[in-house]
Amino acid sequence: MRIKENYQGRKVLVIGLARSGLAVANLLTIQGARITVTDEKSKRELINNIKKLKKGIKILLGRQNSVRLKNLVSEYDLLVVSPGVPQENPLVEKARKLKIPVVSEVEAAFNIASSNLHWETLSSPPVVAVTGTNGKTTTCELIAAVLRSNGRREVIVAGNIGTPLSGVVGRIRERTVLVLEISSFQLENVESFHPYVAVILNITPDHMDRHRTMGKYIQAKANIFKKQTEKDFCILNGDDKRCKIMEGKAKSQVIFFSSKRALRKGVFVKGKRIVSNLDSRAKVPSDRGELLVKHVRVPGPHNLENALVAIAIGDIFSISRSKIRRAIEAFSGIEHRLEIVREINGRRFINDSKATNVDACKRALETFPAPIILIMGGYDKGAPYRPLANLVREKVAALILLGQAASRIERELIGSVAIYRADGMREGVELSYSLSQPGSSILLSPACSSFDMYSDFEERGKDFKRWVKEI
Ligand code: UMA
Repeated sequence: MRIKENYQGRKVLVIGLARSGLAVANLLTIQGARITVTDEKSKRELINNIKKLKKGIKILLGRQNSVRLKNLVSEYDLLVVSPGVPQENPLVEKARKLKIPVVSEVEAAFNIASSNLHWETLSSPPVVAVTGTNGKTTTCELIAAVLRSNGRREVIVAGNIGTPLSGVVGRIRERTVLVLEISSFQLENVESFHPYVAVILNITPDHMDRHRTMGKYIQAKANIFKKQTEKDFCILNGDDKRCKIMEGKAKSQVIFFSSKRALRKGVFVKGKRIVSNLDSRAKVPSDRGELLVKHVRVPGPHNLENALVAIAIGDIFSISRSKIRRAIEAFSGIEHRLEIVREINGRRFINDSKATNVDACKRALETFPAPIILIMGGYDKGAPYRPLANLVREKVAALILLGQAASRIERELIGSVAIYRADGMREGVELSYSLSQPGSSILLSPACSSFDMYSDFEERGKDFKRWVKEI
């Protein structure tokens, strides 16, 4: 039995009025809660979202109101925080002192959603949740493609991918499967969050500006399986040491995947073949058609790993091999992730704007042959850039730096490659073309977030593509 939180009549303070805050404020209002939404930004900045809020929601905006609100926190029964709100937010700190519960948007939405979800054969809500430093979005889309190939259930993809869970709760029907991309921010302040299948793709340093230590970052990621039982599944990267040690912590049935070595039990690559060998309660269908590495069309070794995860989930959900294979073969990737934009005079332009950390940039460099003209930089998140030095030396012919992180990247990569500075994306793209030669790959893979110059990585990727098309 799942316990549904009763929100009727409860006074809830929602922090943040961007996508998550807007969606959860409206969802909780439908549940009968009395909502106040607060955001440090001004009315002018938030006007579009203010217009979409349901009637009766109180709005307190701007830094001044935030400070005033601190004295009023005691009046609330619950705080719901958007992913972008850190634990050090003064309202969150005050609530903790007063022992008022603080939950994430995902937690509140999951609590409401899980009481509506039923799936006769499963013990837990039909939810697949995917976390990891890199590859979450692509993997979620691949998993959704595999689950949809069965044609039996509606699949909704939500979460960090851009659509808050709160925004899709109203669309959930009895036979819906939810595929959730879940960030470490969304895994802070969770209690009841309980996916049937949890996935941790990889863990490398990221978001150090927010979590401060690797330990805290890993702890947040581990919350994905905190509520799982032995009836659930946890899929972990068998080639990632930080993932491997999670095995002992999960109560659920652990399935490892590996693109590098054969496993006694798990999903792995053996020569040209992909082997899925889950001796588990997963009802692997009798149609055991072959899956080959060449069936995975999205480029790069990391995308092979992502496909292994989707195959494991296909097996858990008893989908036939031929359907899994067709879904994997038909999947050609997503926008802003190793996206081939255009070829001009033998130069290939690649938009990898979603590479917002060092490891993602490293994966992009591993995917394409030399010579690469690399455009990097943006808002610095505190992780070191030096781990890129060897790959940059080996593959990059010229490095073009943009944004707030440019000086720090230059200090850490000096001596590895010829470094140039660009004042904005337009200059960066023009410079990259002038430095290239036929056969070059021109790669935007920033290794930084975008917030110094853009509202998000999507806007940055679109800007890159705009200037590429102007050449
Ligand atoms: N705010 C405050 N006080 C604070 C901090 C923030 O009032 O102390 C306000 C800001 O002024 C702003 C709002 O809170 O108006 C920001 O909320 P938000 O950053 O959570 O924005 P959302 O639009 O709700 O987006 C969030 C995720 N954002 C972050 O994690 C930073 C989106 O992930 C996600 O798609 C969306 O919820 C829906 O689930 C983006 C992201 O960058 C893509 N994620 C990181 C990543 O992928 O690396 C984790």
